[in-house]
Amino acid sequence: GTLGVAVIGTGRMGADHVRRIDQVISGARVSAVVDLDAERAKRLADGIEGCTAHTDAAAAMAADDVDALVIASPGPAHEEALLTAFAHDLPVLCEKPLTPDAASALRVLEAEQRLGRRRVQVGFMRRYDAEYMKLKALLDGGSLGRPLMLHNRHRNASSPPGFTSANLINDSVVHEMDVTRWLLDQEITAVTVLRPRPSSNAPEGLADPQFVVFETDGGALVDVEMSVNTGFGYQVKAEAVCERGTARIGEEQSLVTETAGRWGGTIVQDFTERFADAYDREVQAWVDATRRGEVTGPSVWDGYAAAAVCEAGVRSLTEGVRVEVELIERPALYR
Ligand code: ISE
Repeated sequence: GTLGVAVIGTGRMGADHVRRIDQVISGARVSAVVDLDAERAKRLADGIEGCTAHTDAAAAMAADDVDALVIASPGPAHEEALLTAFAHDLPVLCEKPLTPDAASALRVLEAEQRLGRRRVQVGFMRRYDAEYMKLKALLDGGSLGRPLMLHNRHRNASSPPGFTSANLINDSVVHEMDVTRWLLDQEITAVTVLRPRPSSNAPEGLADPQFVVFETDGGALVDVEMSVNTGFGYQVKAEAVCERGTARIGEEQSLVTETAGRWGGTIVQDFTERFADAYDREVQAWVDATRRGEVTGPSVWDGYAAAAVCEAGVRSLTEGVRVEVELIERPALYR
């Protein structure tokens, strides 16, 4: 039957997932929404047939019409919600970050292993983006030879109030950490964060842009230009440089106009637009797998590895040195 989903967190991301489950994808319905802001949760629930508003996640998880969870609350709240979900044996789609640091991610990793099976898909949605999937298939096919370097440009039009220099790493570059591990099928072994003189577009004190370099255990070099106050739009581009050729995505040539001696196109303004299809595909894949009693896609191991790289990245940002990444042995459940 239809999967009853409780969405925890009704901020920008949570509300977008509520809309997506209620109106876009098939096989699931929003049977509960949870937010500490009771008013906001109620407003959202009132617009959805048979949906109940809660302020307490555990109460929502105990409800008879909740079969699965989407966790879209702020990162620091994820650990408790995940451990409670395990206690209710509920399958979870957990938005990135799994948790903000390696120690808390490890606690979730150990708790899921105690269940003896995966329960969590982590919200690294770029793996479901059509262009990234094509790039992954091309690199896996081997026709270009071994990837030597990966150049990434990740640009936000403007940073939200209170966005810190560490958020550029934990909230934004975290996507390139997962993309690097997934595209190359390698682990990141060291992080170096370099900081040019900040843009005058950036709020006072924000280290924006940042230039981040990853080294991998397969000997590749990956760089990320991370900007969060471009002022002109949202762009995510990647170019793989391999032994026998290159491949690049994110060029946004969807519509090019030529008129009156000029040519041009448009640039999207935020990630919900650039990755709308990726989010739809990610949530549909999660609902389909959950209804089959399976868990697929990015795992708690991927969430832990990204958390460890984030921690190293923030240390490199603050101490101005290259920082090596220490990971535990990859458990059998995630091989
Ligand atoms: C946001 O949380 C995302 O996940 C977006 O994909 C990223 O581009 C943005 O910088 C983050 O703040």
